[in-house]
Amino acid sequence: MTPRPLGPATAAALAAMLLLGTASTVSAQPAHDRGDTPLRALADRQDLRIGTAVDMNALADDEQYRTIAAREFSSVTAENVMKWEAVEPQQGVNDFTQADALVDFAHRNKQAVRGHTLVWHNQLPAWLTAGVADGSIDATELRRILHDHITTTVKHFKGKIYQWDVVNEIFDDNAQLRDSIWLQQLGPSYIADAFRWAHAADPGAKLFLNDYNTEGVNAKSTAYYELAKELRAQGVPVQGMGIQGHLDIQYGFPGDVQDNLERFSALGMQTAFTEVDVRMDLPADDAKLTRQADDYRRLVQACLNVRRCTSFTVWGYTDKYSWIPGVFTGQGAANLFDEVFAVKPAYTTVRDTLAAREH
Ligand code: 9MR
Repeated sequence: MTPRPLGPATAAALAAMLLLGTASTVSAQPAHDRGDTPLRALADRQDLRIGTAVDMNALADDEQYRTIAAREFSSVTAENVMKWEAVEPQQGVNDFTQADALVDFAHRNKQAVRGHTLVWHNQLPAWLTAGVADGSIDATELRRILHDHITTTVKHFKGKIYQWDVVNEIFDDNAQLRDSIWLQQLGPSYIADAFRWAHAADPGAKLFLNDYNTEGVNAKSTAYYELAKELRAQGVPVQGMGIQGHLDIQYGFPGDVQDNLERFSALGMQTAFTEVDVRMDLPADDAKLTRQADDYRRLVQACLNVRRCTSFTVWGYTDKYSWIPGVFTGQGAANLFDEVFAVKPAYTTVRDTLAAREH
């Protein structure tokens, strides 16, 4: 039997196979959901920013980390280098070197930057916490210091940051305003002040609240909802609700995530998932990784279903550099890529969810 001559399509496929050196990259799938399309390209089509927190040491030292960060994500957040202890290590002496390096990286790779974070109770400079503790910084002085920190930092990045986490974790686990130095010294008005000062320094940036355990409708997310409603009624520029999304597969998936996003949306606010990771007891196995993938999927899907959900950021994308094992003993494997940068089921699921047509 004489072999049939190759038709043009088959010949092209063969040529592509030879060029690429592997048959698996020649896909019969339509371009919109091809397995090699980066997350950011799929998210673009959904009008969503897909982001990652960036560890600046890894970015400097690890080429593979850099390559994937640039290829997959359209938004980056500084995991640590925009926090107060990093940007004002000595009183009155600002150091934005590391933060600027991230902004440059983002610019080169056409990525947007989330600012994290202006007011928090952690990672404050030692001079500040010591001064408050020994009374050398009184309430009037502390308010001035906070004003200057917000103004200097936000002005420094003016026009380069699209969303700022203005206040971080201001409610405690009982849904009461957290008993931080800010509340103790300044009273609850520090919250409105922080938003007003940030807005004055860069009117173009969208200003966010940000916290964990606020995924579903619960006492804590409701406390945020009530606060946001009240502040907005007073004309305070609170423009976004940041939902961190630190999940653990041993707990049930939080209820009513989409309803929660929608109620903030109904106030005219944006919403965002800002720090998503899904941890598990080690060692990981197939069942756990499948459950993890499903949690990621449900968060992404909820965000896609709500028009004003504008960004979805993972808190690091590889298990190689995750904060989880250092804080939760015996736990880890929380990210989309494993320690050697292989994609996990969670990655594939996020990709497929972003690629799906109907939302
Ligand atoms: O991932 C961050 C880790 O490297 C720091 O040591 C830690 C210090 O508190 O902060 C981590 O990031 C936190 C984020 O800024 C706010 N939400 C919780 C995150 C995980 O702790």
